[in-house]
Amino acid sequence: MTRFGMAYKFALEAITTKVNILKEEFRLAHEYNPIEHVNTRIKTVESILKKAEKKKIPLTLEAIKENIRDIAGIRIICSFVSDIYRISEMIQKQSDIQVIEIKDYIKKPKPNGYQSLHIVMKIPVYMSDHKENVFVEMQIRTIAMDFWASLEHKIYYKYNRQVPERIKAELKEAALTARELDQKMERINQEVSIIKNQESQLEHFVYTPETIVKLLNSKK
Ligand code: 0O2
Repeated sequence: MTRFGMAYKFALEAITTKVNILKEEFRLAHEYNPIEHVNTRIKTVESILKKAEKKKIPLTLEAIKENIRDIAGIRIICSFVSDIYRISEMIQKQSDIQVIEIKDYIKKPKPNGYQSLHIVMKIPVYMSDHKENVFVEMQIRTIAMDFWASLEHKIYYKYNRQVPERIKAELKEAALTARELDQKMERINQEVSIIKNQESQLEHFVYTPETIVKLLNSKK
């Protein structure tokens, strides 16, 4: 049992190191940080047993290990939707990570409005006498998606999973608002990047009399 839990703890430490390297390298190379924050969690025994029961998985360590793939979870919160896909690509390119499944609830949100990109992967953990490939579920989402998901999660448990239809409809509407906010923020960010690029190009620009005349003409 201790070994069972240890493998997930080490797998989360390994993937957290990978994400922190990406974050740091990105900040140094591009003067930009696509990751707002990172959380990890290991599912509680109670929650594992509940899921096993729901999915009719035999209560053996082997069956649980093989069939419950989100015992170790890492959640990455990004500023923009484009950052989510950027991080996802960078993770998928790492040769020791074996991508098992990608669930894109951003391109295709869940019927209740839930959005996030889920990557189920296996990562190697080296123990003293053997190597184990451990399942980790990575969820990548924006701040707006995360805000919605945490509120929805609280409401779901407050109503003991029997959420009234009116509140379900309002939550769905809120998910659409979050989506629109993400799209607007993405557009603003793109515009700012274009302006920043133009400014840095202008800093290195030498004005000749011909270019000044051209610029003046273009403003007419
Ligand atoms: P917790 O508390 O985060 O551990 P599968 O694992 O593929 O057999 P499942 O569980 O439907 O089937 O997988 P999926 O769709 O990848 O979702 C797994 C996790 O995503 C959930 O874990 C949540 O963290 C999150 N999630 C999925 N759908 C919703 C949703 O509608 N609302 C919110 N708030 N979160 C969602 P757990 O185990 O449910 O919970």
